Amino acid sequence: MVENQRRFRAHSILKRAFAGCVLGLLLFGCSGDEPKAASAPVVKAPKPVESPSPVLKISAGDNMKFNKELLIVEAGCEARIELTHTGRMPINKMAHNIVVIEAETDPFDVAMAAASAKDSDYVPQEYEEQIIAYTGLVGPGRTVTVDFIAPDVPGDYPFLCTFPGHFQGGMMGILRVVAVE
Ligand SMILES: [Cu+2]
Repeated sequence: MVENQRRFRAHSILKRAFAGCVLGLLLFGCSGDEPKAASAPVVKAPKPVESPSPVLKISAGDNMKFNKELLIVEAGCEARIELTHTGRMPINKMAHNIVVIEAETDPFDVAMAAASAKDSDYVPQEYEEQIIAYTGLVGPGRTVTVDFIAPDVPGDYPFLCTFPGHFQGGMMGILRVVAVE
């Protein structure tokens, strides 16, 4: 399948790409260069307000909203998402997570499947191939992180919170992958 081929290719060049990224970071310290326009955005996103960064900090509280709708990372680079729960409601009522999915995957479908995936912390196993990165559930006052390798294909990759009802309430955004200089 084309998808599998693409993923395989992505994996096969990860090592080389990652080495380039590390070198880039050492030389340029992930400087505040203007992010390049991503190719073929599939989901409308707000104007970039940040530069690409290997450490992506985002938070959400009891208002069931991410504080950022756009995260930017360089293609093929090692990256980390840090998700902080700034609210007070208990984790069984207001947990959050962040699930980054393939550009062509519909976040609505993932959210629907997640609703019946309580045993896997609302990360639907049937979408394993379409999920690029995900965190565990986070409760009030806590931070969860996930390390991952950014896709090597620039573009807009949706992310969402898959705790039941939260995507429907607007907990979603875009991970924008931009080409490395
Ligand atoms: Cu949430």
